[in-house]
Amino acid sequence: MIGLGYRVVEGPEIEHDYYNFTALNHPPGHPARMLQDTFYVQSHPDVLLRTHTSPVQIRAMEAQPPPIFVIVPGKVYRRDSDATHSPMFHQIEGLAIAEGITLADLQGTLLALCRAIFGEERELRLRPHFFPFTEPSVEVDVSCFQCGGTGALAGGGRCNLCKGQGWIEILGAGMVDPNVLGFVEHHGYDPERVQGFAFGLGVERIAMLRHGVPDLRRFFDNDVRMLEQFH
Ligand code: 2NM
Repeated sequence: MIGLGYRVVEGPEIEHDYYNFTALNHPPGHPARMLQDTFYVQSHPDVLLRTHTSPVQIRAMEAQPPPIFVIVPGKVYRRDSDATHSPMFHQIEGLAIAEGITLADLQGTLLALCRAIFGEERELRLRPHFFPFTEPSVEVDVSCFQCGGTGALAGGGRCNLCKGQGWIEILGAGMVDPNVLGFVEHHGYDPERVQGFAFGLGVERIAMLRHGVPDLRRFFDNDVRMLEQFH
Protein backbone atom coordinates (compact mmCIF):
# COMPACT_ATOMS: atom_id res chain seq x y z
CA MET A 1 0.00 0.00 0.00
CA ILE A 2 2.97 2.34 0.64
CA GLY A 3 4.04 1.60 -2.97
CA LEU A 4 0.58 2.73 -4.17
CA GLY A 5 1.01 6.08 -2.39
CA TYR A 6 -0.81 5.38 0.89
CA ARG A 7 0.32 6.77 4.27
CA VAL A 8 0.01 4.69 7.47
CA VAL A 9 -2.12 6.36 10.16
CA GLU A 10 -2.97 5.25 13.71
CA GLY A 11 -5.53 6.52 16.23
CA PRO A 12 -7.01 5.94 19.71
CA GLU A 13 -8.44 2.53 20.73
CA ILE A 14 -10.78 4.27 23.21
CA GLU A 15 -13.16 6.28 21.06
CA HIS A 16 -16.09 8.62 21.22
CA ASP A 17 -19.46 7.37 19.96
CA TYR A 18 -19.35 10.22 17.37
CA TYR A 19 -16.23 8.90 15.57
CA ASN A 20 -17.05 5.18 15.92
CA PHE A 21 -20.71 5.37 14.82
CA THR A 22 -22.36 8.78 14.19
CA ALA A 23 -19.89 10.19 11.63
CA LEU A 24 -19.84 6.76 9.95
CA ASN A 25 -23.55 7.04 9.10
CA HIS A 26 -24.82 4.59 11.76
CA PRO A 27 -28.33 5.78 12.71
CA PRO A 28 -29.22 6.07 16.45
CA GLY A 29 -30.85 2.60 16.76
CA HIS A 30 -28.29 0.68 14.67
CA PRO A 31 -27.70 -2.87 16.04
CA ALA A 32 -23.87 -2.45 16.11
CA ARG A 33 -24.38 0.26 18.75
CA MET A 34 -26.08 -2.20 21.13
CA LEU A 35 -24.50 -3.25 24.42
CA GLN A 36 -24.28 -6.90 23.21
CA ASP A 37 -21.84 -5.94 20.45
CA THR A 38 -19.86 -2.98 21.81
CA PHE A 39 -17.76 -2.47 24.96
CA TYR A 40 -18.80 0.83 26.54
CA VAL A 41 -17.00 2.67 29.36
CA GLN A 42 -19.45 2.33 32.27
CA SER A 43 -19.10 5.87 33.68
CA HIS A 44 -19.12 7.56 30.23
CA PRO A 45 -21.98 6.26 28.00
CA ASP A 46 -20.60 8.05 24.90
CA VAL A 47 -17.13 6.45 25.26
CA LEU A 48 -16.30 2.96 23.95
CA LEU A 49 -13.60 0.60 22.69
CA ARG A 50 -13.52 1.13 18.93
CA THR A 51 -15.31 -1.67 17.03
CA HIS A 52 -13.42 -0.94 13.77
CA THR A 53 -10.53 1.29 12.65
CA SER A 54 -12.86 3.50 10.54
CA PRO A 55 -13.01 6.25 13.22
CA VAL A 56 -9.32 6.89 12.50
CA GLN A 57 -10.25 7.63 8.90
CA ILE A 58 -12.72 10.32 10.04
CA ARG A 59 -9.92 11.78 12.21
CA ALA A 60 -7.50 11.61 9.24
CA MET A 61 -10.00 13.53 7.04
CA GLU A 62 -10.47 16.16 9.78
CA ALA A 63 -6.68 16.62 9.84
CA GLN A 64 -6.08 16.87 6.07
CA PRO A 65 -8.13 18.09 3.09
CA PRO A 66 -8.52 15.87 0.00
CA PRO A 67 -6.90 14.20 -1.84
CA ILE A 68 -6.23 11.63 0.93
CA PHE A 69 -4.84 8.09 0.69
CA VAL A 70 -4.43 6.39 4.08
CA ILE A 71 -4.08 2.87 5.42
CA VAL A 72 -5.05 2.23 9.04
CA PRO A 73 -3.90 -0.87 10.95
CA GLY A 74 -4.85 -1.48 14.59
CA LYS A 75 -6.62 -3.27 17.42
CA VAL A 76 -10.42 -3.33 17.52
CA TYR A 77 -12.86 -4.72 20.10
CA ARG A 78 -16.18 -6.58 19.88
CA ARG A 79 -18.15 -8.63 22.43
CA ASP A 80 -17.66 -11.95 20.67
CA SER A 81 -15.62 -15.05 21.57
CA ASP A 82 -15.33 -18.44 19.82
CA ALA A 83 -12.95 -20.30 17.44
CA THR A 84 -13.32 -17.59 14.78
CA HIS A 85 -14.06 -14.50 16.97
CA SER A 86 -11.84 -12.91 19.63
CA PRO A 87 -12.98 -9.92 21.77
CA MET A 88 -9.83 -8.13 20.54
CA PHE A 89 -8.57 -8.53 16.98
CA HIS A 90 -6.79 -6.49 14.32
CA GLN A 91 -8.10 -4.72 11.24
CA ILE A 92 -6.50 -2.94 8.33
CA GLU A 93 -8.65 -0.37 6.59
CA GLY A 94 -7.86 1.78 3.57
CA LEU A 95 -9.37 5.08 2.44
CA ALA A 96 -8.94 6.94 -0.86
CA ILE A 97 -10.76 10.25 -1.47
CA ALA A 98 -10.12 12.60 -4.42
CA GLU A 99 -11.90 14.01 -7.47
CA GLY A 100 -12.99 11.35 -9.96
CA ILE A 101 -12.29 8.16 -7.99
CA THR A 102 -14.54 5.28 -9.12
CA LEU A 103 -15.41 1.67 -8.26
CA ALA A 104 -12.91 0.67 -11.00
CA ASP A 105 -10.11 2.27 -8.92
CA LEU A 106 -11.30 0.24 -5.92
CA GLN A 107 -11.18 -2.99 -7.95
CA GLY A 108 -7.65 -2.32 -9.25
CA THR A 109 -6.35 -1.36 -5.81
CA LEU A 110 -7.82 -4.45 -4.12
CA LEU A 111 -6.53 -6.69 -6.92
CA ALA A 112 -2.98 -5.39 -6.33
CA LEU A 113 -3.34 -5.84 -2.54
CA CYS A 114 -4.79 -9.34 -2.81
CA ARG A 115 -2.16 -10.53 -5.33
CA ALA A 116 0.59 -9.22 -3.01
CA ILE A 117 -0.86 -11.33 -0.15
CA PHE A 118 -2.10 -14.47 -1.93
CA GLY A 119 -0.03 -14.65 -5.17
CA GLU A 120 0.06 -13.09 -8.65
CA GLU A 121 -2.31 -15.72 -10.15
CA ARG A 122 -5.28 -14.67 -7.99
CA GLU A 123 -8.53 -13.13 -9.30
CA LEU A 124 -11.21 -11.17 -7.41
CA ARG A 125 -15.01 -11.38 -7.30
CA LEU A 126 -17.20 -8.56 -5.95
CA ARG A 127 -20.65 -9.37 -4.52
CA PRO A 128 -23.24 -6.73 -3.52
CA HIS A 129 -23.53 -6.18 0.25
CA PHE A 130 -24.54 -3.51 2.78
CA PHE A 131 -22.40 -1.36 5.09
CA PRO A 132 -23.72 1.81 6.76
CA PHE A 133 -20.74 3.92 5.62
CA THR A 134 -20.49 2.92 1.95
CA GLU A 135 -22.92 2.96 -1.01
CA PRO A 136 -22.69 0.81 -3.00
CA SER A 137 -21.01 -1.77 -0.75
CA VAL A 138 -19.40 -5.06 -1.71
CA GLU A 139 -17.96 -8.20 -0.17
CA VAL A 140 -14.83 -9.35 -1.95
CA ASP A 141 -13.77 -12.95 -2.63
CA VAL A 142 -10.32 -14.11 -3.79
CA SER A 143 -9.94 -17.14 -6.05
CA CYS A 144 -8.86 -20.08 -3.89
CA PHE A 145 -5.06 -20.33 -3.60
CA GLN A 146 -5.21 -24.04 -2.73
CA CYS A 147 -7.21 -25.34 -5.74
CA GLY A 148 -6.50 -22.39 -8.09
CA GLY A 149 -10.21 -21.49 -8.13
CA THR A 150 -11.48 -24.78 -9.56
CA GLY A 151 -13.02 -26.01 -6.28
CA ALA A 152 -11.44 -29.44 -6.91
CA LEU A 153 -8.16 -30.95 -5.72
CA ALA A 154 -5.61 -32.69 -7.99
CA GLY A 155 -6.61 -36.10 -6.61
CA GLY A 156 -10.26 -35.54 -7.60
CA GLY A 157 -11.76 -34.56 -4.22
CA ARG A 158 -13.48 -31.33 -3.17
CA CYS A 159 -11.15 -28.49 -2.05
CA ASN A 160 -11.44 -28.23 1.76
CA LEU A 161 -10.25 -24.59 1.96
CA CYS A 162 -12.95 -23.03 -0.28
CA LYS A 163 -15.45 -25.90 0.32
CA GLY A 164 -15.54 -26.60 -3.41
CA GLN A 165 -16.67 -23.05 -4.21
CA GLY A 166 -13.39 -21.83 -5.76
CA TRP A 167 -13.74 -18.49 -3.88
CA ILE A 168 -12.85 -17.31 -0.36
CA GLU A 169 -14.30 -14.18 1.28
CA ILE A 170 -11.48 -11.86 2.36
CA LEU A 171 -12.76 -8.31 2.84
CA GLY A 172 -15.52 -5.70 2.68
CA ALA A 173 -15.42 -2.46 0.74
CA GLY A 174 -17.42 0.20 -1.06
CA MET A 175 -17.71 3.79 -2.27
CA VAL A 176 -17.74 6.14 0.75
CA ASP A 177 -21.33 7.29 1.37
CA PRO A 178 -21.81 11.05 0.68
CA ASN A 179 -23.41 11.24 4.16
CA VAL A 180 -19.99 10.32 5.68
CA LEU A 181 -18.28 13.07 3.66
CA GLY A 182 -21.03 15.42 4.88
CA PHE A 183 -19.73 14.99 8.45
CA VAL A 184 -16.28 16.30 7.35
CA GLU A 185 -17.54 18.80 4.75
CA HIS A 186 -16.21 21.76 6.81
CA HIS A 187 -12.72 20.20 6.52
CA GLY A 188 -12.80 20.45 2.71
CA TYR A 189 -14.71 17.27 1.76
CA ASP A 190 -17.54 18.53 -0.48
CA PRO A 191 -19.64 15.43 -1.35
CA GLU A 192 -20.55 17.14 -4.66
CA ARG A 193 -16.86 17.48 -5.64
CA VAL A 194 -14.91 14.55 -4.14
CA GLN A 195 -15.64 10.88 -3.79
CA GLY A 196 -13.72 7.71 -3.06
CA PHE A 197 -13.58 4.22 -1.69
CA ALA A 198 -12.84 2.44 1.57
CA PHE A 199 -12.13 -1.17 2.47
CA GLY A 200 -11.47 -3.24 5.56
CA LEU A 201 -10.02 -6.64 6.33
CA GLY A 202 -9.47 -8.77 9.44
CA VAL A 203 -5.76 -9.48 9.92
CA GLU A 204 -6.16 -12.71 11.93
CA ARG A 205 -8.71 -14.08 9.47
CA ILE A 206 -6.31 -13.50 6.55
CA ALA A 207 -3.42 -15.06 8.52
CA MET A 208 -5.59 -18.10 9.42
CA LEU A 209 -6.38 -18.65 5.73
CA ARG A 210 -2.82 -18.13 4.51
CA HIS A 211 -1.11 -20.22 7.18
CA GLY A 212 -3.82 -22.80 7.86
CA VAL A 213 -4.34 -21.83 11.52
CA PRO A 214 -7.51 -23.63 12.72
CA ASP A 215 -8.39 -21.50 15.78
CA LEU A 216 -8.09 -17.71 16.03
CA ARG A 217 -7.39 -17.91 19.78
CA ARG A 218 -3.95 -19.51 19.08
CA PHE A 219 -2.69 -16.03 18.04
CA PHE A 220 -3.28 -14.75 21.58
CA ASP A 221 -2.09 -17.71 23.73
CA ASN A 222 1.54 -16.47 23.51
CA ASP A 223 2.78 -20.06 23.02
CA VAL A 224 6.18 -19.63 21.27
CA ARG A 225 5.80 -23.09 19.61
CA MET A 226 2.85 -21.64 17.65
CA LEU A 227 4.63 -18.38 16.78
CA GLU A 228 8.01 -19.99 15.87
CA GLN A 229 6.45 -21.89 12.95
CA PHE A 230 6.17 -18.68 10.93
CA HIS A 231 9.81 -17.43 10.70
C1 2NM B 1 -15.17 -1.90 5.67
C2 2NM B 1 -16.02 -2.12 4.60
C3 2NM B 1 -16.47 -1.03 3.86
C4 2NM B 1 -14.84 1.82 5.67
C5 2NM B 1 -15.52 2.99 5.40
C6 2NM B 1 -14.78 4.00 5.98
C7 2NM B 1 -15.03 5.46 5.97
F1 2NM B 1 -14.47 6.04 7.05
F2 2NM B 1 -14.52 6.02 4.94
F3 2NM B 1 -16.32 5.69 5.99
N1 2NM B 1 -13.73 3.44 6.56
N2 2NM B 1 -13.77 2.08 6.37
C8 2NM B 1 -15.22 0.45 5.28
C9 2NM B 1 -16.06 0.26 4.20
C10 2NM B 1 -14.77 -0.62 6.02
O1 2NM B 1 -14.69 -2.92 6.47
C11 2NM B 1 -15.17 -4.22 6.29
